[in-house]
Amino acid sequence: MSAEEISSAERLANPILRVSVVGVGGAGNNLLSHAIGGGVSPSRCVAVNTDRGQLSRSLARNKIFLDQTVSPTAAKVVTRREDQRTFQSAAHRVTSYTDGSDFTIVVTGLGGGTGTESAPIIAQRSRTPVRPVVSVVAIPFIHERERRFIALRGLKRMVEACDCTIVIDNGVDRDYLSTATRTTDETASTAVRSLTELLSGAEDVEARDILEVLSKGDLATVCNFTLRTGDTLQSSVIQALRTPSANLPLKKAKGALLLYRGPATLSTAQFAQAYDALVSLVGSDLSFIHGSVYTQSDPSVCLFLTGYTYGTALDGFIDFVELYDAEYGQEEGDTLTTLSVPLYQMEQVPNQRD
Ligand SMILES: Nc1nc2c(ncn2[C@@H]2O[C@H](COP(=O)(O)OP(=O)(O)OP(=O)(O)O)[C@@H](O)[C@H]2O)c(=O)[nH]1
Ligand SMILES: [Mg+2]
Repeated sequence: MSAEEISSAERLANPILRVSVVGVGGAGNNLLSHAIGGGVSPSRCVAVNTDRGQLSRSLARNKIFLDQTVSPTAAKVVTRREDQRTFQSAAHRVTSYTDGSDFTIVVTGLGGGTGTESAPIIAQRSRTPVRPVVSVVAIPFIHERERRFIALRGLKRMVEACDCTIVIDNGVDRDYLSTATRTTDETASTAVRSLTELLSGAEDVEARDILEVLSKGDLATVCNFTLRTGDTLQSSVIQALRTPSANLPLKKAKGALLLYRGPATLSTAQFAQAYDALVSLVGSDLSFIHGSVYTQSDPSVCLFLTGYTYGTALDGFIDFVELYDAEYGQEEGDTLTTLSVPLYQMEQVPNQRD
C-alpha cells in the first residue's frame, strides 16, 4: 500500500501541476459548468460545442465553436467527411490550450453526435507520453436505448484515446424523476473537481503514482459520500461504495484513489482503516492512494475505483438494456437480439474481457 498524504490549501492556490479541463458537446458543457460552479477554476477550462447557445451559457473561460454548416442530423452520411474535418480542426484548436498543461481532463456525454465523434479525437491529440489525459464520460439514460449502443462504441474510442475513462452512467441515476437534482451531474462534477484538486496539489512523483492507479485498467467508477455526525472515514467509504457511478463489479477493481475534503485532519491510521474496509469488500489487495483537501465545507469523501477492462462495461450495459426491456415488456424481444448481438460481437475483442 502506497499512501501519500497530499495536502492542501496553499498548494492549491499555487498548483504545482497545471490541469486543463475540456467539456465537449451538450453534456460536456453542462458538466463542466457544474464543476466550475463547484469550485474548479474556469481559467484552464475549455468548452467545445457545435451548439452556439449552449456554448454561450458555459462558465468556461475559453470556448471553441465547431461550425457544422449542414444540419448534422438531416444529412448525416453526406456530412460525415465534413464533420471529421471540423472535429480534427477542433482538436487542433483545443491543443493550443492543453499544450500548456501537465494533465488534461476531457468531460463529455456519449451517445449524441458532437461529444461521441469529437471527444476521442480531442483526447488523442491532447495526450502525449508526458501529458496524460483522463476522461469523465456520461452514458445515456436507460430510456435512450439506441443511444446507449452508440455510447458503447464511443466508449471504446475514448478508452483507446485516454489513460483512464471514468464512467458516469445516467442509467444508475436514482433521482431521475426529479428535475430539480440530477445525481449524475453532481457525481460527474465532484469527480472532475476531486481529480483536479488531487493533481493540482501533487508533486511530480505523486502525480505519477496517481496516474499509475488510474491507468490500472481502461475504466473507472467514482463514488461520493457526505459525512454525517459520527461517521468515520471507514464507514463513509463503505457508504460511498453503495452508490457507484456505473454498474461495474466491485470485485474486479484493482486500484482505489480516495480523497477526503473537510475541516478535519485525518491520520494515516484512519486512511489505513478505510483501505482495510476496501480490501475486505473487494476481496483482494488494491493499489491505493489517498489525499485530503482542507475546506470549511461539509466533510465528504470521493472514491475512484480503477482497473476495469472495457469488456466489463459491456456486460454491465447490456444487462441494463435487457432489464429495461423485461421491465417494460417490449414485444420485439427478437429485435433486441438481432440488434444487440452483432454490435456486441463487433465490440468484443477476444482476451479483452475478463
Ligand atoms: N448527466 C448528464 N447527462 C447529459 C446531460 N446532457 C446530455 N446528457 C447525456 O449525454 C448524452 C449525449 O447528449 P449531448 O451531450 O447533448 O450530445 P452532443 O454531444 O451535444 O451531440 P449532438 O447534440 O447530437 O451533436 C445524452 O444522451 C444524455 O444521456 C447533462 O446535462 N447531464
Ligand atoms: Mg449537442
